[in-house]
Parts: sequence; structure tokens; C-alpha cells
Amino acid sequence: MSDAIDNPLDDPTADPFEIAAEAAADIARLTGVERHDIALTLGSGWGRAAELIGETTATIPATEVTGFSRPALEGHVGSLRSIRTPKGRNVLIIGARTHYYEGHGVRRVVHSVRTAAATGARTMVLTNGAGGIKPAWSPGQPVLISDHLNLTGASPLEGATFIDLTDLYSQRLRDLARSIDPSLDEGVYCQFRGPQYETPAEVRMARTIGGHIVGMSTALEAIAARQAGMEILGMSLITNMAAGIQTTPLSHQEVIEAGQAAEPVIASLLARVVGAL
Ligand code: 8IG
Repeated sequence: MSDAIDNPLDDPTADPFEIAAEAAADIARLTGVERHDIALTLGSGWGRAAELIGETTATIPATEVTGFSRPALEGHVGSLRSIRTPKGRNVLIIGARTHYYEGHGVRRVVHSVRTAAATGARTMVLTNGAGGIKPAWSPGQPVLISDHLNLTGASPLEGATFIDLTDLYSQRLRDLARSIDPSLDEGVYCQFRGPQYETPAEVRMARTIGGHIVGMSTALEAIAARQAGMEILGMSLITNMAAGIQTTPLSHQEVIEAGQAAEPVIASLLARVVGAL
């Protein structure tokens, strides 16, 4: 079944910001929370952080929210959660990420970020599972994103929309994360389209042009978050060393297992960082 007719974002004449505003109204109605302060996208390995951040006040299936419905991907429907922190902040947890490689276009990829901004969130925390290029890193290690290389050839910006990306991954928020864990290293996130992992030659290219982390999600989301005026914190869980850096083949199963092993540690780190925001 095609979902092209079911998602308003697939209508090229529609305004994606109006659809995000509708989605934010859905979230306010379904959660009973009028405004959110912080939004947090949970990538592979980071899922357990939610329960440590505060009290969950509402969980809603993403399919209930305008623009998120994905009937073509049966059985893979994410959820959105509203959490109240001990400080009284409302955190919107986004457990429903759409990747560019799914082929539904960039509007769908960044809809959750635009929706988060429309709920009132001024801070966007983007987490992911990714491959590591720095030889000193090992699987299971969380790192901060300091900057990115967008190698997708795509952009969430439409038309002559010139957006400054200096300090895209906020130095202030990286410093704040390091005040929680001074051992956190950082690196440049290199987004490939995927879904295949890189060849060793592509990883050498990424390293040569200044990349340290390889992934398939966060650069496009960060650009949209900046367009929406949000302050961004990006964190990657290194679940595998990038192809050719590790000599054994990459397997999705290994990636999942590394994520699961690291989960308790990075969940508590992330919860403490969000608590300090
Ligand atoms: I988890 O090695 C994960 N996601 N591009 N390369 C890319 N994305 C990833 C990788 C990786 N590991």
C-alpha cells in the first residue's frame, strides 16, 4: 500500500511549517502539555534514557500526529512521549525517526524537528548510533558532535534560504555536557545517505576531509533545527568502528548488541545532561 496519499507532507504544494504547527497542536491535545521546552530524538542505543529523565506524563503513537503516519512501514511505528523533569521542564521525546534513505524526501525526515520547534522547544538534543573513525574510540563510547559534513547532497531548506551554520552544534551545550562527563570526546559527524554502510575507501575519504563519525541521520535534522532557531546538542554512540577502521565486516546485529551493552551508561549520561539543560 502506498502512503503517498496519506501523508500531507507528500503534497508538494503544502507548507511543511503549517503541517508542523498542526502536528504540534495534536501533541498538545493528546499529551495535555501546552508547550514543550526541550526535544530529544533518541537514536539506536539511547532508548533507555527516557525513563531516567523524569516522569512520563503521556505516550502517544506517532501515527496519531499529523505528518508522522507511515502505514507503508507496518510494525515500525515509533512513539512520542512527554516527560516532566524534576526541574519542571517538559521534554518531548521523539522515538520516531524517518531516515533520508527511506526515500520519502527531506520534508518527512525533518518533520519531527519542525514539530518539536512548533511545540515551543528551544533546545534540540539529537542522538544517534554511528560508526567511529578516530582510532582511539571503541564501540560503546558516546561522543559529542562538534560539527558536520553533509554528504547526502540534500537539504531541508527550500529555495534561497541562506542559514548560518556557524556553531551549529552549540559550544555552550557541549561544555555543559562535559561538565557532566569531562571524558567526553568530540568529532565531526559525516552524514552519508545510506542505507548501505560505507566502503573502506569512503571512510578514508571522510577521514581525509575532516570527518570522525559516520552516520545516516543527524546532519539534515540539525540544519532544520537551526532554521527553526533551536540550540542543538548532538551526541553519537559509537556502536562500531567504521568500515576499514575495523577489519571485520560490519553487521547490523553487532551494532544492536553494542548499543544494548552501552545503554545503561549512556542513558544515565544523557539523563544527567538533559537534567542540566
Ligand atoms: I549504528 O558505520 C551505524 N550507523 N553511515 N556508518 C554509517 N552509519 C552508521 C554506521 C556506520 N554505524
